[in-house]
Amino acid sequence: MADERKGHTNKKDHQLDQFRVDDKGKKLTTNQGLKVSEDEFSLKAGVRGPTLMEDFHFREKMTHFDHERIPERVVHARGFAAHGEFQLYESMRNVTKAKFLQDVTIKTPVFVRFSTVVGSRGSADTVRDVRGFATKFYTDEGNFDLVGNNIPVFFIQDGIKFPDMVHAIKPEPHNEIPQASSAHDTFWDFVANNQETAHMIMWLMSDRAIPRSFRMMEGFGVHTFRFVNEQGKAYFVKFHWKPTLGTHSLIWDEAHELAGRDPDFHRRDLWEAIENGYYPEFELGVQIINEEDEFAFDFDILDATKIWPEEDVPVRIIGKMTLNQNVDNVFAETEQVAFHPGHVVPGIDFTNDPLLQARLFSYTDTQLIRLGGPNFHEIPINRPVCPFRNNQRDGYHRQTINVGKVSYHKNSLAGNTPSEASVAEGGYQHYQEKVEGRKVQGRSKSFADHFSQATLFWNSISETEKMHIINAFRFELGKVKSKSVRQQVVDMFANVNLELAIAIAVDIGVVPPKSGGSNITKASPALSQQNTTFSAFSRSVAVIVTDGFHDADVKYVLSSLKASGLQPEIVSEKLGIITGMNGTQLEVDHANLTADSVLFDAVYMIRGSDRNKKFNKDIAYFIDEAFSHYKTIGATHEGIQWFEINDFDGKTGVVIANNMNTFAHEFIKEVAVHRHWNRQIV
Ligand code: HDD
Repeated sequence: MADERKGHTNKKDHQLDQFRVDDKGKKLTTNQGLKVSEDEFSLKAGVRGPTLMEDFHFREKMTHFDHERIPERVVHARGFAAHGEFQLYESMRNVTKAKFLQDVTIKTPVFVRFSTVVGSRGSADTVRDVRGFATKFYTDEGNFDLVGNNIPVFFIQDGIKFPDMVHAIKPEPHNEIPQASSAHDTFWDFVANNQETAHMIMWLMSDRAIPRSFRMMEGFGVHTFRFVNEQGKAYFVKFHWKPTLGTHSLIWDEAHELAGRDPDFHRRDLWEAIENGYYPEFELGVQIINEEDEFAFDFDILDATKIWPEEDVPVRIIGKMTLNQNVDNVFAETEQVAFHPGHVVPGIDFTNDPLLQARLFSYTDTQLIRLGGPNFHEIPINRPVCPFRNNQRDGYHRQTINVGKVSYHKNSLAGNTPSEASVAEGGYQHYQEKVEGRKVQGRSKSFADHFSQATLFWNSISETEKMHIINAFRFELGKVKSKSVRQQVVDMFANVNLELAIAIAVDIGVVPPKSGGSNITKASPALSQQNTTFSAFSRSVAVIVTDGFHDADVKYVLSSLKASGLQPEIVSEKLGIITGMNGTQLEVDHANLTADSVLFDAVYMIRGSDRNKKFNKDIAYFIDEAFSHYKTIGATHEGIQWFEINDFDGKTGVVIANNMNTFAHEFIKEVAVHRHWNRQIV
């Protein structure tokens, strides 16, 4: 089915195809295969009488329904996923023996699940939160899971604190408020009393926590992993995903409004981009540190609250992942996929990062409760594309029928098979790191500096990004009822930057700190979103137009936008057809009632009907709001008069068609800018 269905296929797609079921045009049966003749009325003793236990179809249907739900993930419950492929640009053979990172001709199937962390499955997409970015590579040597986030550091240094951190950020237990938000007392109490959170909080309060799209987020493996090459030499490595569209964000007001107008904004964006052929692309980057240089930095490279500044350790771009196929069934694929940072292949290994070590336990454990037993690797989305075999048997929901009587090792009855593979045959061998020490419960002194990189982040970003961080702190702490917690947090962040702490303090009713500050002056320009890639490709444009438009000009602009990869969508008074002066007909995509500027990246205003006062008023709001969200707005024809009257003329990011031949080009150039921050918004 795969080939004709989507037009592109790979090993994983072929495998999944064996499990895809299409019931269209078929007869209804029970789960036992019995054809069902009545699905509307249960079996009763008389048409007005009681339902009979004997009705096996009713019982089966109802029982299955009653058991449809499984526990949602304890974190990252709300997610959305897609299939794709990864291809290498250059062989990494000198540093890793992982085959999929050696052969540039291999296309490795991938499955990527993006998620928010805190909210439940039914929460909104655009909340302020970390985004999960988990990738399963189905390699010929087994599955490799890169279970990362869109922020390169983490809240805590040791996994034993993970349950505490999650309890603090989740809705408060006595009233389950607030949903999908960190703006409450327990979270900020945790922050102030666990100061290793400082760096992560700077990122969480930044624009990174409100991405414009899953397609426009960076991804990070966060931990330091190991590469091991064929000679057994090891390297420290950090993984990065870089979106080819650049890293872009919503603004807070927009994120808020979207949570109501379209809580599915991010999943819809991903789904539609793939359906429409705007395949999201992410380049894989690696930062590599030689083993000999483990202690060459002023931070501990095993500390997950630290980045390796890109200017010090360059990110080498080694390949690209393209997401080109939506799932067929969200439950079967997105919900049942089981990621695990411990799923590695030869050539990729772990380090002693205490956060990573804890994760190696937690992920299998959580799948056991979530997916109901130890055979979750047999669920189609989780199956490797290479053969898998061992002496593990039985358990809930076992699918394979293992023939023969031998299920132990060593044996003679089956010639001691399945047998172990030597390293030369591809058997996994743990890196033989020398370890010695006393058994202790403690933190290495090299993990003690919680503030320098938080300041580095602050130093690296633009004034606009800084203002957003200040406002995010003001919002979050403004929701904290405990004045003591608010004061503790402000005092804590005085260690990052004194002006930042003072700016927060003045708005949230606590005493501005008098001392503090940091002597860190270093900056890492790569951390600022101002230095990302800017592109108009795949940006959505609301085209506001009613009957009587200028046919040739409008057709020309729309086709120019499409030719440059933008997505114009017609917004008008009502759904149906609108007709130009010379009879051109356009299908309306959105009636104004269901459209809003927050759903689009830019607005192109052609004509406001002067017949419909309500529409005129709504459109005025639409454009005002787009303007206040720093978006590009353009006008031709009657739209121009509108702009003149409403005083938009001459403002930055406002494109008025003085010349129809150049309008589309100028407009597209401005759309690529995404936000015109230097616009004065009062
Ligand atoms: Fe985790 C899910 C990412 C630390 C325990 N985590 C989960 C997911 C992502 C991450 C993306 C969702 C995967 C999916 O889509 O199914 N987690 C991270 C990152 C971390 C991190 C980047 C720090 C670098 N996590 C972390 C720690 C622990 C966990 C320290 C526990 C010791 N994470 C879990 C979990 C989850 C999970 C409870 C919930 C659902 C699941 O695993 O499958 O086991």
